[in-house]
Amino acid sequence: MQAAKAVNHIGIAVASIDDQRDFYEKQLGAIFEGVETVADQRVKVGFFRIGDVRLELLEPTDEESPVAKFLEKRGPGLHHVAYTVDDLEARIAELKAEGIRMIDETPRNGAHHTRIAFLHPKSSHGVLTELCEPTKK
Ligand code: CMX
Repeated sequence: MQAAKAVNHIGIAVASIDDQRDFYEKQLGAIFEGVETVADQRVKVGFFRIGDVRLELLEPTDEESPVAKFLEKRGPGLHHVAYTVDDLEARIAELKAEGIRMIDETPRNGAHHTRIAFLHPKSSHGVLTELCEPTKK
């Protein structure tokens, strides 16, 4: 099993990126990097950088979004942790062979030039976990 290379980002569910922007920029001193819509995942993603760590604020774009469901059930807060990997297909195959339940058995397109796949939180001890392969080096 090849090790993950780094924590790629931390995903935080929010009702409104605009409403939380001041907290991350002014109170924490994070650098705002922009907003992107990931239509496939029904989310708008706001990127903030603190040192080497990227935070992704996830705002649902409609009520069918997994983030809308999360907000309804749990309220705003930590949503997932993403790890950078090489060769996403190979990592998915290895995890499946080890009995891990994948939400995505084939890669999807993620934000910020990545291909992504989620592990089910029931297979990752309650933490929704994302594998992330950058497509732009
Ligand atoms: N972290 C930890 N556990 C979570 C979770 C999360 N973010 N979201 C759901 N769960 C848990 C629930 O608490 C629930 O547990 P219990 O059965 O013990 O109550 C269980 O998972 C099932 O949750 P659910 O609310 O019934 O929701 P669904 O099964 O419909 O969906 C999940 C859950 C994780 C499969 C779905 O949210 C999903 O497919 N997520 C991956 C895609 C995603 O989150 N995209 C948004 C981000 C996109 C991006 O970063 O680009």
